Formats: sequence, C-alpha cells, structure tokens
Amino acid sequence: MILDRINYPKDLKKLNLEEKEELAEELRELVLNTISNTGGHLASNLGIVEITIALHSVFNMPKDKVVWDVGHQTYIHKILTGRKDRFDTIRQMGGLAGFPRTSESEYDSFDTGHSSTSISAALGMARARDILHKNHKVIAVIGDGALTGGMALEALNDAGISKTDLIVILNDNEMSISKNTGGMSRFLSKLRTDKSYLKKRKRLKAFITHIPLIGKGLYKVSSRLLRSIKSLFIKNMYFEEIGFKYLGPVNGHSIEDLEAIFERAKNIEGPVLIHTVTIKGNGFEPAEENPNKFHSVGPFNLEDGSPKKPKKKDYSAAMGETLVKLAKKDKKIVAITAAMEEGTGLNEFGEKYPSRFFDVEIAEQHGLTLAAGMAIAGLKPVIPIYSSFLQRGYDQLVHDICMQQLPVTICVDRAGCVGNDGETHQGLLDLSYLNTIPHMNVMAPKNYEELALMLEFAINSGKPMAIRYPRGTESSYPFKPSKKIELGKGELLRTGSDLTIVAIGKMVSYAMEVADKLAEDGINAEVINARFAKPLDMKMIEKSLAKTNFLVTIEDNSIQGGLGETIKAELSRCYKTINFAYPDEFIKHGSIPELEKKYGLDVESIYKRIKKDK
Ligand SMILES: Cc1ncc(C[n+]2csc(CCOP(=O)(O)OP(=O)(O)O)c2C)c(N)n1
Repeated sequence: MILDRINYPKDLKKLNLEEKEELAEELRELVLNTISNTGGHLASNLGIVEITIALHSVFNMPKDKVVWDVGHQTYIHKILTGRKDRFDTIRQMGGLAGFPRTSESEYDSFDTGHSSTSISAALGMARARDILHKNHKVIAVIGDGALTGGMALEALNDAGISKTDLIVILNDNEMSISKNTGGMSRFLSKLRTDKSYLKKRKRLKAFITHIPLIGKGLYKVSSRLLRSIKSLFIKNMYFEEIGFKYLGPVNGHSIEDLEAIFERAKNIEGPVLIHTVTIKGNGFEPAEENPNKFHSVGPFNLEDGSPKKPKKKDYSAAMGETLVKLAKKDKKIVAITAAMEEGTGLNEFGEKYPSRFFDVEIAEQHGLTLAAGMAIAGLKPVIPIYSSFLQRGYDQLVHDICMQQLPVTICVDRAGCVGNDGETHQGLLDLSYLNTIPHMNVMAPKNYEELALMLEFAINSGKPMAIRYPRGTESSYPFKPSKKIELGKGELLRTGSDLTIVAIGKMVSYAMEVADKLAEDGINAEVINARFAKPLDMKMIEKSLAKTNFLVTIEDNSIQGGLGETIKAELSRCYKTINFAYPDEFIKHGSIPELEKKYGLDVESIYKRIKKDK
C-alpha cells in the first residue's frame, strides 16, 4: 500500500501522479473503514480527498497555513499530517478531534467548527504575515455552503480590495448539508455550467495573445479588459468585480488539474479564488446518492450504507412533529432554518407547508432578524437553531427580537452536552447568555410531552420565547402527565423534607432517579422541575427551601450564569447549596455518558456527592 509509506506531506511530495491517484483511493478506503465504525462526517471528507492531496503536494505546510472552513472535512488532512496511526480514535474521548485543533498539530493553523470563519481568519493571518515581514502562503478552504454565511461574504468584501496575497479555495459540491440554495448558489451554478464561457475564454486568450506586437503584453496588463469581457458572458462576475482573481472552475477530483491551478495561484499577487467542483460523497455510492444522509453519520454497514443501529425518534423529531400539527390549525405559523432542515426536524414541515418554510442557508443572524420582521408584521415564526450556532445571533436576539418584545419562538436544539463533536458544538452556554437578555423567556422540557406543551404555549404567548432541549432521545423515566404550562411557574414533582432539588430539562429525570436512590437511604428529596430558567419560579423554590434548608441545582449548562447561579442570586437568604453544572471550560469531545461521568453529572455521581454532603 502506498499509504504505508505516507506519514507527512514530505512523503507525499515524492509520489508521481499515478501513485497519488492510487493513494486517493486508499485514503477513501481508510476513511470509510474507520467512520463506518466510529461515525463522523463522511461525505464531505470523501469529496475533498484530491484537493487535500494536491494542497499538501503544492504548498509547504506547516510553513504555509491552511484554514479549513467548518473543519469537518479535515480527516484526510489529519491522516496526511502525522495522525494516521491515531485516526481510529477520531471523535473518541482522549482521541483525535473531529475538527482542526491547533493544540493537536502544528499543521492545524486555526480551530474551526462553526461555519464561514475561514476567509476572515486567513486574511487576518495574511495581514499579520505582511506586517511581520514573513513569507508564506495563507489558504482558506471553504465550501459553497459555508460561503452563504454572512461572515464569509464580509470577509470576501474586505479581502477583495486588500491586495493582500491570499488564496481562497472554494469547494463547490452544490451541497450544504441539504442542497444548497439561494442567490450565491445560483451564481456558482452558472459559473460551473457555463461551458461556453470557458471555451470562449480560451479562444479569447488565444485571440488577444496573438495580436501582433502588443498581444502578450495586452493579455498580461489588461486583466481589467478581460474581466469586462468575461462579464459579457457572465453578468456580474462577482468575484472579479470585488477584487479577486478568479481561477476555474476546475475538476476537484483531478489531482493533475488541481496541482496545476494551485501552482498558478501561488504566483499571483493579491487575493485569488480558485473554484473547484467536487462530488460530495465521491467514491461511495450511497453517499453520492444521498450526501445529506451521509454528511454526519453514526456507525453504518459498508455494503449498503444502512445504519448499524436504527435511528430513534429524538427531541428534534418530536419538535418537528408537534410543529406540523400546530401549523395545520394555525396558518400564521412559519418555520425558518439556517441550513439545518433535517438536523432540526423540519423536513415534514418543509414538505407540507413549503410556502411557510424558509431555509436561509448558514445565516443564523439573518434568520433571527427575518423572524423578527415576520413577527412584527403579524406572523408566528418558529426558528430552531442548535445552541452553539445560536451564539452567532446574540445581538439579533437582543436588538431585533427582545427589545421590541416580538413573539418569536426560538427552539434551542442540541442544548447541553453534545458529545463527540466537541468544544465548538457543545450547547453549554445558552442558559447563561439567554438569561442576560431582558424580556427573553427561557424554558426547557423534561420529555417530549412537555416539549409539545411548551411549543404550543410559546407560539401563542405573544412574547420572545426560547425552548432549549438536548441532543438525543427522551429519558425512560415514568413521569406522570405534565401539568399545563404557565409563564414562570415550575412543576413540583416530588415532595420531601431533607433537601430541595431544582433541575431543568433533561436533568429533571436525573434528579428523579437521584431522589429515588436517596429515598432508599432514608433521605427525602423534594424535586422541582424548574420548567422556566427565566422567569424563575422563586416562590416555589423558596417555599420548599423554608422546609428543607438545603438547595441542590442540576443543569446541563455552564456553571457561569446558569440555573444554579441565577437561583442563588435571587434567593432572599443563604442556604447550604450544591450546584451541579459543567465547569467554566471548553468541554472537549467524548461520548455524552463519558463526559457526564467526567464532570460528575451522571446519576451515580450526583447521588454520591449529595449523600456525602448531607
Ligand atoms: C454557524 C454554523 N451553522 C451551521 C453549521 C452546521 N453545518 C456544518 S457543515 C454545514 C454545511 C457546510 O456545507 P459546505 O460548506 O458546502 O461543506 P460540504 O460539507 O458540502 O463540503 C453546516 C450547515 C455550522 N457548522 N456552523
């Protein structure tokens, strides 16, 4: 195997084209064999094999720097940069991260995980290089999906006029997680498909360079002329108009063509954009046919791509199911997603009510203000966003939604610990940042039934409402049917006189299990399901504490500014207290049960700690 000889880019540089092509297939096989066991981001990695090989062949990493947008497509890069032998540990606790991490390798030049940051970061690094009189290349690799994000467009705008040497490699596979949509996507498709333009460009170049005496000079000097001639064929040649030299489109699976175009880009001054065209999932038929299903996968069978474990209904699906039912009765309900239709459970809504469904692509900020606009004009927008991606929209929550007290329902999906995607994707800050916003109301359900009640309540409340729920399925704890939701009211689930446990969301079932265990030891816990993190039911909490004098709070949020701290701040007097929460750290990857154990947030650890302190 050629891969046996490859550990670092220097080994790659010794190969001829044929060997590199063989290596590409071996890399695909390694990724497929590994990810079919561990799960992970598959389709994007299969699509970027040749680009990664060509990048490491032509450039001189780690002196040259590459910033990978989102960073979910860096498995090949990791294998080729000294991490082949640990590749089977990817996304596992203590193993390789699923995204680039500067702490992991000198070949990872910038941490990513959230979309659309690469051009900003790369431009910053390029400007630093120039100011510090260094001499290396800086490259951003960005997908057509990530290019729809506001930050990427802001960065293009800045980089374009900067004259800074910067190479942007656009990996255009026509897919975000689902099919890419919107104006930018339409423009790229025009560039991809306008073969007549490519032919005309070649003919034009031949024509100009053959003009006697001045032709060659004219071709070199008059890039502006070429640009304007180009725009005769493609109206508004966006990238060139804003100051980038546009190269491509080039077949992103031809190592030969990629190397040639990268070599060319290396010698061009100023910002260059190379448009590569790839197939997401390339080389694995089920992924090519269904790239969205194979964007991020659990363990699967290599023969046909079928999942090893059948997918169970999760919180996202439960939310989507209820929303479809509510929208049937209420035509004012509209749903917005930022490129996460499947991930947030909105597929059925999108199919059933296409005129009331809006995929804004990777534009959380725009999505939130779009919702504010719809709300002020009389609609009832619901916008599910993963907790960590909602961090992007803090000002939109403050300035556009809450200041005007607009009735927008924000479904904060993947709140709490998300597990293997690691620190960029943990939803451990939302209770803290949502708590800081005046007029924001924040709820979290203990199970699907309560989620459905909360969703209906939120949509009809006429107020800004956030409902946070975790990744995964509801607990099997046998809760009695939930009482109706009232603004700022908790739910007393169990009476006791020895301590008061206040828990929220997913952690309510943990509190009940802990209380059951404590009861076996003769310790009687009162358990309050907070339901609302904001406004808090301080009346219910203080009434219970007057009896027990011992407060325990349990939440799947950071300790800083979360449920426990907020309750403590609002109490009229001090009580003995234990706050169970995640520490003030970025929590790395691992499975959810492993991380809960590590941070003392599993039932057994909570039980033991309370028993010790009682
Ligand atoms: C701010 C933010 N929102 C949403 C996501 C979820 N997400 C991860 S990858 C992806 C699609 C990226 O598409 P593209 O850039 O074209 O890369 P591809 O996977 O197609 O190679 C999305 C929406 C994210 N990582 N960051």
